[in-house]
Amino acid sequence: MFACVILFINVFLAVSGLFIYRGRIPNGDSVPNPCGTGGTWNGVGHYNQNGGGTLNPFGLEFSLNYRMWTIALCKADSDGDGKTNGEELGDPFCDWTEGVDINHLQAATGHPGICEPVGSPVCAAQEGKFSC
Ligand SMILES: [Ca+2]
Repeated sequence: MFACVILFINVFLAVSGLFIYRGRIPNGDSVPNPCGTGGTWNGVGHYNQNGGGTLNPFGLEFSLNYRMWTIALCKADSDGDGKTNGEELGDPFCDWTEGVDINHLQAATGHPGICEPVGSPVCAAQEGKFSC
């Protein structure tokens, strides 16, 4: 029984944390699944689609950046696919601020922590780190 309570608390905290962090980046709740299978990638900073486990390059940089969206993080290309994090998350002008609506925020077009297109030669370094 005690183990079940601890498990429940850990799952609750993990999910709560996930939701908090998703709100700290533009379009954090609608990052497209880079596998091309549709849907969204809920664990944006993780290689695991649903969060938890190993951080991807964006998750590492976000963590090192005190889990804040800044101009430097926006202009970085964490996953090395040639598109900035801001371009992938729909903030190409890097002026999104948490909690403030801006009328030119675009839809997220890519994943900032998983190199796309998945399986392409430019993304070979991430092979084996996650599964689609
Ligand atoms: Ca990128």
